[in-house]
Amino acid sequence: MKYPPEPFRIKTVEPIARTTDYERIGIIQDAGYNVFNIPAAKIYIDLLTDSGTSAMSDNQWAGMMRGDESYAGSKNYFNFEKVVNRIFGFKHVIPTHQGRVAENLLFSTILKDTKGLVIPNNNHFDTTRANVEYNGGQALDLVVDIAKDTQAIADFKGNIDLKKLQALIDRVGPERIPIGMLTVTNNSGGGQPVSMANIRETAALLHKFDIPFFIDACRFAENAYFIKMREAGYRDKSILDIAREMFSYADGCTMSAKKDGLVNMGGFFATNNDELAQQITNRLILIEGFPTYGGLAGRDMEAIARGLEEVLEEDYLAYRISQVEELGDRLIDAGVPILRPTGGHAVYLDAKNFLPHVPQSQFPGIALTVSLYTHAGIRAVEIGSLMFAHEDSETGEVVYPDLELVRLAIPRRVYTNSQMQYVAENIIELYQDRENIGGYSIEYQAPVLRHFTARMKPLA
Ligand code: P61
Repeated sequence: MKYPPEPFRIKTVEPIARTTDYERIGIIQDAGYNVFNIPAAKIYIDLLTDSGTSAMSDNQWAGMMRGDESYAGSKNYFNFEKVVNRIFGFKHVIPTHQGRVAENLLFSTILKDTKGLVIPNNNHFDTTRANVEYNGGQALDLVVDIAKDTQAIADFKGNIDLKKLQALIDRVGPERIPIGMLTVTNNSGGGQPVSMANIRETAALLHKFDIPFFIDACRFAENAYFIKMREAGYRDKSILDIAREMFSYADGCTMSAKKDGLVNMGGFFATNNDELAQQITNRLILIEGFPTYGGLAGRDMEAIARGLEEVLEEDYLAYRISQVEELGDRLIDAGVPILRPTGGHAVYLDAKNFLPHVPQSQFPGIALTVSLYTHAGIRAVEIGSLMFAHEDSETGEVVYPDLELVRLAIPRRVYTNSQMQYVAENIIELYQDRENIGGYSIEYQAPVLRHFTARMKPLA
């Protein structure tokens, strides 16, 4: 079967309400044409994020009833540690309440007190970049050039460009690079996977200069599934073995369990480095909690432990990746421009090509996001000029991002395929009516991370 069916049946349902076109026009106006300001109850299909939005299994819910809420040494911590160890293989496992805290602990430790440090990555996600920059470092994106061409088809558009990495080491010197990173899959670059060869070679290059190598592991199982399907020599290996090999090259990882942990909250930091683990544990106690719970309840750690086992199941991953792919294929077949090939957790609409008559200065991604909501009650997120355009500090001119995208992130095990069909059909209808979609201007913006709270207004 090209698109394998769901390997589960539904035991609990959450009703979702449909609003009328008329209501939605009022709602989006009140929201300042920013979908972040819409109450979730007024959304029909919510594709804002795949983070923390998974449906847990009966096994995970049962695990939550086995929560041991002891302050120190909860039995759930030991189970969580055992599972993380089995998959990721790192000696020290430090729970956090979500991914960005793991990032914060890492960067506030390794960047502290030293100026001019640089952190290379394929593409930093925005929280990673923010944590690097807040701690005085420079976050550099060294993804392969082909990633910038939305229509180019390649198996591993998430790879880092090793020549760019070597050039960076030559230019700034290894002593100014405290670690190197890879984000799997590459969220900011379209949910594209990184190959095992690229992980291995990145590690080898960094290690040659004694630079530790860390993985941002949020979507590690989806990445492992792509390796199994696309990279020679991995078809007969289990997802567990592939994941173990991926992490065997690394010195540690940061993880948001809200993605491939299949939970609504949680994360961790893991490493083999004793000294770093000690320093991070000391900071953890200051900001998150005792080392055996981080910012989590015992029941949360149990749900993560069980989620991490479930996410390795091949039937689940085959269904997961193909649900996203099927949505992408429906759109491609109708001529709708999307970033290709379809990524692991989301379909990214190419707003520049969808609305060629709306210049970047008029926010085509916002125009499309607003139209998706008013037309069909679907919430997506703009990953374009509202999120990334900024003024050049020297010339004052606005620098626009290469890509103008609208991300449809698919929550795990949440929506049925007929709901996905509804999404596809409505996007196709919008595409057929694209000439009638106009641009927007900004009415209010905050000085940082303006996309969350901006208020917009239609130009016509
Ligand atoms: C997302 F609009 N991602 O994709 P935390 N690394 C990576 C992530 O994708 C990621 C984190 C670290 C989100 C949530 C999100 O401005 C935004 O558990 C590759 O969310 O702290 C999160 O993990 C951080 C959406 C985050 C945003 C920030 O939708």
